Amino acid sequence: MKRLLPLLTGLVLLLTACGREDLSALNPQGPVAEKQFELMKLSIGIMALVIVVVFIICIYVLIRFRRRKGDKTIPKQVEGNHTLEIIWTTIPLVLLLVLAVPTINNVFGLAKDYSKDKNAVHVKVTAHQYWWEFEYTDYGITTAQDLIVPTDKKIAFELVAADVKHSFWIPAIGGKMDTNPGSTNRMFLEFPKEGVFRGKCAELCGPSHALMDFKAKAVSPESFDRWVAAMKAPAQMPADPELAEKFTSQCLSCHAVGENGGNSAPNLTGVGGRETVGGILYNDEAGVEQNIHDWVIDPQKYKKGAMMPTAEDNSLTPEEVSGIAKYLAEYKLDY
Ligand code: HEC
Ligand SMILES: [Cu+2]
Repeated sequence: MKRLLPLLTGLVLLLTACGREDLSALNPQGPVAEKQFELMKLSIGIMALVIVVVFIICIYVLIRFRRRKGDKTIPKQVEGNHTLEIIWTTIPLVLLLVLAVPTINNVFGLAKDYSKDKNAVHVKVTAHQYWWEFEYTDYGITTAQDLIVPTDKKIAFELVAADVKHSFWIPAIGGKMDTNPGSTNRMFLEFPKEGVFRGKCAELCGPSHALMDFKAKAVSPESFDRWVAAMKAPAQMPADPELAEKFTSQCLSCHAVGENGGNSAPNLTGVGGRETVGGILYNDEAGVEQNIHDWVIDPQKYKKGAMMPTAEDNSLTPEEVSGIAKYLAEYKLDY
């Protein structure tokens, strides 16, 4: 154990340093996560207090009342002692009450249903192996991977899964909640600070479960309105008609841009402006065009089990791959 200790410490440091956006529930960035964090602190605090007090008493008793040399007397018996029994029943009871009141309060407070609230933004989240679909039912728009939210409103989520069970979690903002096939869970979150927050699937769902990331991007209310308008604008297609045809036949069978195309894959409207490609290839590193290019050639290389064919299966020439990557990379929305 002694030899393992430095290794374990190193591992903990390494693992906690992983990732870019904070994936920690211990650094809350919104009221929901704050309340959840308060509960964690309260319960861990109470547990720590109990451990410390019990150990102190235990060690004190062991030393103070140990059998001394030559002492053959039987210690004073305290069974049935009323004072003692009242003390050790009341203290845990009080501690449990201190824990129960805020817990129950928050459990019901955070379960409040805003699905009928006109002031909330309603988002239907559909979890797929291994990507996230976000449908804004108030506006009739659908996006994927980047959840865009305004800072001034509550977001009322409707959570479902398209295939197996997943779980929706944005550690810095709140959660988590399962997404189940065939039934709807509801939850609300608030994003008072502008910024990009990392989200994750929190339910083992297949070989690329660990890569099932998404981003929540909180923007000002004006910026959000501009984004909605840009999403509703007519879809951009590749300028070259041959490329447009290829894109339509090979990509829009699953994907959509604007209103055109299928819905079994991420909606690609404005995909060039997303934080990542596939939730995991960061666009500020290799550049969005390079990422899309690499992804389209072989999605499985980055996400095992991703339900998208390779460029070869799509019978795309290298020029077509480059052309489509350029078109998609330049497809950005102003907001
Ligand atoms: C059989 C359906 C299917 C076809 C055909 C298909 N894709 Fe995909 N595509 C998917 C799925 C499913 C994903 C999500 C994979 C994941 O992240 O697990 C995806 C993801 C993507 C992404 C990442 C989107 C994002 O927001 O991160 C891009 C870009 C993309 N596809 C481009 C293309 C292009 C270009 C074509 C045509 C050459 C194409 N796809 C053809 C199913 C398909
Ligand atoms: Cu999942």
